[in-house]
Amino acid sequence: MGYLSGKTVLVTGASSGIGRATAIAFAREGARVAVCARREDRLKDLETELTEAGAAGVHTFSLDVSQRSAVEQTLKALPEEWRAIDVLVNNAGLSRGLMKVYEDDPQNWEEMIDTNVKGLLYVTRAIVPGMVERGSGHVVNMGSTAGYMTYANGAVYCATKAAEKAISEGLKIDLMGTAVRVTSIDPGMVETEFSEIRFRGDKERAAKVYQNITPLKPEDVADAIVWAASRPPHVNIHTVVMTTIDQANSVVFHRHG
Ligand code: 8X3
Repeated sequence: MGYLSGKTVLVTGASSGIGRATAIAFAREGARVAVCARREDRLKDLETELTEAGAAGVHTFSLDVSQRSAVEQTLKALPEEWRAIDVLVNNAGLSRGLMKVYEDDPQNWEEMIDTNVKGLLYVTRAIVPGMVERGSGHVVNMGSTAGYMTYANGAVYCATKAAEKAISEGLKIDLMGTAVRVTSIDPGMVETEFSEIRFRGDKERAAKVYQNITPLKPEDVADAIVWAASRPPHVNIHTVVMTTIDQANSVVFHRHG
């Protein structure tokens, strides 16, 4: 039996992309997997997939992490057997627009900051005290290469990922003296619905982002998350920065052909 077998994992933003792949990867390790997302209908298929993949238990629920009182109430009201979370994957996040900051719609900033920064904080605030009390736990936050280097027209998205980096570092410091681990997983370009959501459904524009590039797949990132979470309890992986072979940093890509 592996390290993650029977452990209880909570993945936010699990209805697609990295979150979904991560939930499946933990299920394959025999973990008990709780998944939430705004789109609960999309979690129903996932529930079956997780069971088939080998999850020791599955719990799905709807949650918009940007809504503070919903986060507090929903996580407090989790069924008794799902309250002791061993691994929290703060994956929920999004990008909106690619525009000059002085021309952008503030609604875009609010959505990104409310989900990527405040949402991560709300869920962390609700789950980590239990980890501290139980003397074990692991918080895995979804960062990005965007948190290391700002790219054109992405000031606010990059700012949210720089905030994630600072929050992960700060949380690790705050948890010193406890056995709770903190990891930031920081991928570059990953082929998910990320760009389609950024461009509000413009599939053609989204496809261009990945044109002639072999991007990372959600499963590649899920692999790294499961690897970090399955180290022996005294090992804290702080960050994993990962890109496709075709990406050097936020702005340098190799496009084939
Ligand atoms: C996603 C990476 O470079 O597409 O966080 O913004 S990037």
